[in-house]
Amino acid sequence: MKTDFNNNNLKLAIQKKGRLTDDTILFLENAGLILDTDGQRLFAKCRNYPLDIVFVRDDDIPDFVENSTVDIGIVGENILYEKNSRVQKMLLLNFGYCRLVIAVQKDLPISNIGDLNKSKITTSYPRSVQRFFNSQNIPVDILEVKGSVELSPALGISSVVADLTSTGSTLAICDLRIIETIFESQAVLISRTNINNRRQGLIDSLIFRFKAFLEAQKYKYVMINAPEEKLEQITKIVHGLKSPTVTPLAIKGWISIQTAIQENVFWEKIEKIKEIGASGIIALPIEKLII
Ligand code: PRT
Ligand code: ZN
Repeated sequence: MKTDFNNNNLKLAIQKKGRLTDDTILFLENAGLILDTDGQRLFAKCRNYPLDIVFVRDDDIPDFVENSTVDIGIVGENILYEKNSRVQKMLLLNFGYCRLVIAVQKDLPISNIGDLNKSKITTSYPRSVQRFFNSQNIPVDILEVKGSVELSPALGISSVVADLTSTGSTLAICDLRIIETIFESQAVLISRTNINNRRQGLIDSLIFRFKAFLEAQKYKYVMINAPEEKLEQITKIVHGLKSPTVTPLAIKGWISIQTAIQENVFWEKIEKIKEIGASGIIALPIEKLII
């Protein structure tokens, strides 16, 4: 593969090696992009879109976007909050979920942040933590460490930490108890602010494709067999995007109803229509959905 970039192509920075890397690549592929990457994962080219990808440390992504080294980036919102980056947040991507929390040693008599007056707090997110405590008018002493924040209490550095968590298991293993959430975060597509019309057009088309995949994730495509006289009752429950498609079955008096059901109410709706008399229900994932 040729290594030189095409200057006319859009440039996207993503994390090289870390928690967001696999999910980011999967997201891009699910959105329909075909990527050719080099063995060392330094860069990738897109076969079916004028897009070049560079793999970098996640902390560098907002800076590269801000100083126009690249046009767009995919990064955790947590990094943007910490750096106070001057980039445009274009689209939340529904992966990389985590939150920045304040946790204390399990047995300490601390129940809320009001009890942290003048406490020492260890964190890798000093600016976010300082901003939070300023907003609460609580003075604290923040100590920045680059990693393994959760070990600070065991090492006798501080009994309070502010760290990212997703499952919460690392904090629990370290006998730490969460008392407050500072912010919630997920992966986000960011863009530089000063951009010409042609590149903006390319970003807009890319976002259109990303949204089609993100929307599709929210729904299941469902085919339902039902007695014809139950159509109205069933349609009230599974009305689909506009209205369901209805076709006759080979058995007289029976129909097939094809519709989309939102994932978060799927089982609730299926139970209801089954009670009414629906049967032979088939649910399929939707690949792309343009509303
Ligand atoms: O090398 P580079 O600088 O690129 O990577 P990094 O080491 O700075 O970041 P990395 O790969 O750890 O995380 C990248 C991004 O993933 C973060 O900026 C967040 O946006 C997101 N993310 C999602 C997380 C987590 N979940 C997460 N759980 N980042 C870190 N964690 C840590 C957490 O701090 C804890 O120490 O994972 C540990 C386990 O968490 P639990 O709660 O699941 O046990
Ligand atoms: Zn990092």
